Amino acid sequence: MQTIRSSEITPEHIYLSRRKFMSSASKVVLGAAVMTACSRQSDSTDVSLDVHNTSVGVDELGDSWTSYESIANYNNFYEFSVNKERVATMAQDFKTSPWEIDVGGLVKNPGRYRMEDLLTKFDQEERVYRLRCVEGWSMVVPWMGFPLKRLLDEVEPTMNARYVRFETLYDPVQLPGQNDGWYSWPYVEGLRLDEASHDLTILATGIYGRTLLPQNGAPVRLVVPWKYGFKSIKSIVRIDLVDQQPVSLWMRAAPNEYGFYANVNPNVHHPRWSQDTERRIGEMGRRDTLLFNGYAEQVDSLYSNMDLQYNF
Ligand SMILES: Nc1nc2c(c(=O)[nH]1)N[C@H]1C(S)=C(S)[C@@H](COP(=O)(O)O)O[C@H]1N2
Ligand SMILES: [Mo]
Repeated sequence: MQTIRSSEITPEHIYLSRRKFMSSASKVVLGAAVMTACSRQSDSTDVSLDVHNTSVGVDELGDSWTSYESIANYNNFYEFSVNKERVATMAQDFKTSPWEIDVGGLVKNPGRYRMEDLLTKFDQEERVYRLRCVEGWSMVVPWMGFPLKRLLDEVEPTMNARYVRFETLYDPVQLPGQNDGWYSWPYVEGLRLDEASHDLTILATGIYGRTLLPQNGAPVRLVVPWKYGFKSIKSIVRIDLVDQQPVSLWMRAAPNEYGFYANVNPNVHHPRWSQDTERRIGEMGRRDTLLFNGYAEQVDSLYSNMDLQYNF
């Protein structure tokens, strides 16, 4: 039996910050689940297979984490392919290093952040979130990352900043889907500043304690768990604070089907299908879709005076 230290199978920056977050008492249960994944690997000579096929934890509702295998092989990333089963292969040579994000617009301290800066400046912590795609399937993903708020605090939005606009890399050579003239590239998404500053909103840099794979939006992507998956924009290179509501790629493509808010809501249906239920990847049958994807308690105050049917 070969002994593999967990420091050898986890990227060092994630390993180190996990050590840090595990010391905080509130996260002990989560940390224990991660350590289970690591210690299981040490029993096996084949490091990768073991963790890939094992679901090692549950979310706060008791739902099992989706397997690493499924998270890594069932993807929406139109820059590579519109076929979910082909994205992983198409993305395997995507160059994610070096990587920089420009943060600017209505801020006091605009800046260019190298990926290394983001990983060292901001503690990486594990966040287990449900991901609900507007198409009607869902997963439970153990992300690694940090609250977007941390970065916003660094750049200091000015008084007139009301929204945050995100942009994916534009590179039609590496991202062949960007030659498809049906969509307006690059992929753009946006949040209201208070949504972007909410503690649930993270920039994700890993999954299952490992560095993010290209197909999942490496090296850094947004995750907004109470909104449909398309809001969680991948492979980000620009973040701007702006005063006008940004127009996203999906709003441009089909404004009657995809609104700015895109909050998960079983009472507001897509014009072409119901949002009552969803298929959890790895499960049989369908389950009920929850208001705000099960995060209503945390986020409904953001929308207290809004007509969610109108602001869809
Ligand atoms: N740049 C970019 N980001 C994107 C997409 C995309 O096609 N391009 N697809 C979105 C959709 S529809 C979903 S459901 C999630 C899927 O994330 P996952 O493949 O990591 O599960 O990514 C979102 N982010
Ligand atoms: Mo999606």
